[in-house]
Amino acid sequence: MATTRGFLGRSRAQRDPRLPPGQYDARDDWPVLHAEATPRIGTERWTFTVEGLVENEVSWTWDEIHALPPSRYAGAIHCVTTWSKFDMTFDGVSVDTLLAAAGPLPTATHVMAVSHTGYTTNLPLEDVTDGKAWVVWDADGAPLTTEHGGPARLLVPHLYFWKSAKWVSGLRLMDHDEQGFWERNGYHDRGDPWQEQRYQGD
Ligand SMILES: Nc1nc2c(c(=O)[nH]1)N[C@H]1C(S)=C(S)[C@@H](COP(=O)(O)O)O[C@H]1N2
Ligand SMILES: [Mo]
Repeated sequence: MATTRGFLGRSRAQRDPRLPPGQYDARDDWPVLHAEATPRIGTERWTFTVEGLVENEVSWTWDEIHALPPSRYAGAIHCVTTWSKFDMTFDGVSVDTLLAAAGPLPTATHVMAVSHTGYTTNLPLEDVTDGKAWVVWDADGAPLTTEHGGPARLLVPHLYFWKSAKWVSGLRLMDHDEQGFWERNGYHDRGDPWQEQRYQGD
């Protein structure tokens, strides 16, 4: 029916093609979401460690991680609670740089991202390599606020935002998948927003 097709055509044209299915554009709003109490982690005691199935376990202090080659992500983030944000910039270091220093063993297939608070989230190793993941300390040109995970958080922007562990303390490389905090509580093991992998079974 011509009228129906015209209506659908118009609504499709208005929908931002960068918006995954079931998401809306939060625009100026950046919601704060986390399960635990907001921790205060001073940069003088902040560390980041790559451990597990690696040739060398490596830890960086705040100053040491800032001495690594900088890397920026510019683009969108997508929360499973249906908000997305476009044109964000995050500055930090690529997870590739961190993994290269530790040397993942050939048996490593997955990582568990761990926070200073005990929060965990699991990821296939290939979702944090080849320029897809960062440890970041600046958002839109300003230091990441404590509520958004400062002093530093993981950023895995091609997956739902619960994979981007706030107050991140490290990555543990594993030879199997293991569920993290939200995954045990019903969220999907991978969380691809373009496939709407919101919950276990999606
Ligand atoms: N440590 C920690 N990191 C976390 C979470 C959490 O509960 N604890 N929640 C995740 C979820 S569900 C989302 S949507 C984002 C929210 O990040 P924001 O508060 O900066 O928007 O953080 C993710 N990282
Ligand atoms: Mo979330």
